[in-house]
Amino acid sequence: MSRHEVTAYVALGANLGDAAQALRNALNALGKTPGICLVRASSLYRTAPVQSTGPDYVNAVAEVSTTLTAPALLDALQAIEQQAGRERPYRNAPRTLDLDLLLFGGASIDSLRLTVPHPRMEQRAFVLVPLAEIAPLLVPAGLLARVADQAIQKI
Ligand code: A4P
Ligand code: MG
Repeated sequence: MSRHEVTAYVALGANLGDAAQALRNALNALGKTPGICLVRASSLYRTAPVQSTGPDYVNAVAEVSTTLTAPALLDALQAIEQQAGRERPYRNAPRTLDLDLLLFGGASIDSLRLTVPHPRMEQRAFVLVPLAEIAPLLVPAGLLARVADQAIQKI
């Protein structure tokens, strides 16, 4: 049985090791995952850590079309994080790869393991700027103006 396709947006971030390469590998892995089609990806951006420590991050956002359910898509994202050697010593710790589900169609989800839309996305230039690059209609100018003080630079 084939499920209908949903457009979803995934935030990618890394600040340990070769972060840019980790993001390229993750985009590649996303596109190869059964049930996920990579539609487009933003540029890579160098960003200052927000509520976090360590080196600058590399961030990007990808649009995917998927037949997976939201929990199954999260499973796939977490499997790709594990393949990249992700460890979780504490919340917001520096990481080799972080994949967050920003939007899943028009769904509102509030379960134990999944909150969508991502609850912190509207406060973060490292999400809003790459999202606006690939889906400008999803990011009102007023939101971008509110995060204009956060350092972010296209690589
Ligand atoms: N979870 C709930 N909702 C979601 C969702 N929409 N997408 C749960 C993904 N996961 C979701 O995540 C912890 C748990 O959140 C998961 O088990 C999942 O069930 P995690 O990835 O293990 O931990 P984390 O990354 O430390 O937490 P989180 O919530 O992803 O952190 P944030 O708030 O996203 O912040 N600064 C810059 N410049 N760039 C960054 O990328 N990232 C963070 C992480 C902080 N500062 C940053 C950046
Ligand atoms: Mg995360």
